[in-house]
Amino acid sequence: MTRASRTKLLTFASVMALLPALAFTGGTGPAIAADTSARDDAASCKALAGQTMAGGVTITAADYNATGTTVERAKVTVPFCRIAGFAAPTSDSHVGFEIWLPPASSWNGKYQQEGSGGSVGSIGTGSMVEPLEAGYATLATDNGHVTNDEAPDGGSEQGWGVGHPEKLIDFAYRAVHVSAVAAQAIVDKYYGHKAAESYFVGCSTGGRQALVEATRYPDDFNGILAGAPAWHWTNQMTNAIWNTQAAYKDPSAITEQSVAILHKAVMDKCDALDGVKDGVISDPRRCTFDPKTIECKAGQTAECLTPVQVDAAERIYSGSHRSDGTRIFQGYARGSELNWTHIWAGKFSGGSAWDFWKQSVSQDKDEAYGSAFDFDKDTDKMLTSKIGNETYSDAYNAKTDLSAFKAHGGKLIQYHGWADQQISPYASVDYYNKTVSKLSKADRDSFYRLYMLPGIYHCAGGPGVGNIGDSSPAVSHDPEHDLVEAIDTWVTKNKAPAALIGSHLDDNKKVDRTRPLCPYPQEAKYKGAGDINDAKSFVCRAPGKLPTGPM
Ligand SMILES: [Ca+2]
Repeated sequence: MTRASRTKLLTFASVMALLPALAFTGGTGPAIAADTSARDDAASCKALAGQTMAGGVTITAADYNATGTTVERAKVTVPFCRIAGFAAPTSDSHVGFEIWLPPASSWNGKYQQEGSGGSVGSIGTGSMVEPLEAGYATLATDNGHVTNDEAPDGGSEQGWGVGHPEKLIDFAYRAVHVSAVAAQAIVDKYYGHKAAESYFVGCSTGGRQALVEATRYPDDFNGILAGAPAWHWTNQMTNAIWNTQAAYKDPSAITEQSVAILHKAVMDKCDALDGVKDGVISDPRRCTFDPKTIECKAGQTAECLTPVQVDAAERIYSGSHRSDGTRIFQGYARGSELNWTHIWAGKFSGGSAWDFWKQSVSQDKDEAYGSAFDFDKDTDKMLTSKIGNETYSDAYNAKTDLSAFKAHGGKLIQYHGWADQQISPYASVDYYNKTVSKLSKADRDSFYRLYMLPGIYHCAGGPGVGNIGDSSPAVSHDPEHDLVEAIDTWVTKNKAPAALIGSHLDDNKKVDRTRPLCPYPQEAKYKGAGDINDAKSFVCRAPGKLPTGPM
């Protein structure tokens, strides 16, 4: 957009803000020549309070913060219009959201929506600060429900879904969509035109939301960043119950000590397979470590695993199966062990899985973590029970047909940590592989990239080079170092990303390692000389033949 046309539009917005009754009629505005200083962002912001619009959207508050402010614990250093509202796509829906709008003079003309985590029902305002400060209009939603903070199982609780199928549908796919539609309407009202580009950015559940948007509502976004996506939700929830079986039966099955012993044995056997002994397994499919090899022998009590601990490890590595051997969900990668205690052991283990099973699917308020689960009969119930006219699988899982998103001109970047303890990284490889059944490989490569991140845990953390934007702060905001910049550059300049440069930070937040992150299926290979902590010592190359592993 030229500066002149933008000035005209901004002026139009100011005029419209003074005429709220006309503000939602659309159309073209009067051509009034004026400079941007004529715009009163505060007045335009406050004029939005109380307004309603299509889709049952109501703006409940609109406050202009001229000098920045603190929201919950997040410090915001730039001025912005803070809007709270909700959408009610059904009579039992209440999709809460906040949208933050930079002043017209510092708006980059784009919109960025933030995904959320787990099954939590609260507005993640913390995730909105970075995009706002980068000049985006930005929104986060509570996904259509409010988590009961008093619940002992915390953000996993899904009592909100008992007797409320429409709220389940809102969480499954509708809340993100209606929020995106509301956001563009509000952006249009505030600035006088919609955002030229709209992006969705999220990890975990946010990654699921990203891929659901790409496949169910392919016109909502131009650019989508899907981190560690829980895209195969119903199967993943079933698998999470599978992973918790061992420790519910015997709490000694997964302990801090056992996973430390196991992880050390895995690294001893597999770290150097990629040519560099650096605490990172480049591709865990090459690692075939068998936990049975460290089972305690007669009389041995240290640096070994009990039979129960060996069984727990085998269970998690193998992934869930029905009794006839049919796979339900992928196993977890070797190298992910250290964090198992946080997700697969303890009183409320399994993340959202038990609450999804008991409350959302079985509609039972008297949840019982760790109760009996039949991996034939109950898996069928998890996957095929109906919610509205769809099965839970159809409602919650992302489809794998990206052709409509491609036709819309969308660009998709997906990433996943190879040491993810919470969502198997093989699920991302599976999604990537499945997309070619609907699109040729060449078509897919024209708009879709997957980056597998060696040594990175769920969304962030770990010994790998995970500081790459979104879940872990980028060390510099350019398309080679920042996933959000990469998607923006692909959308706005049609420049596809190649190798990215990831960074690892030490305890003082100083970069102590950089390395290329290669577009899948390539991997970073050490050249054989040079500093192993310097990206320049690595090249991206095809991995060659790999064992099939737990795929
Ligand atoms: Ca290594």
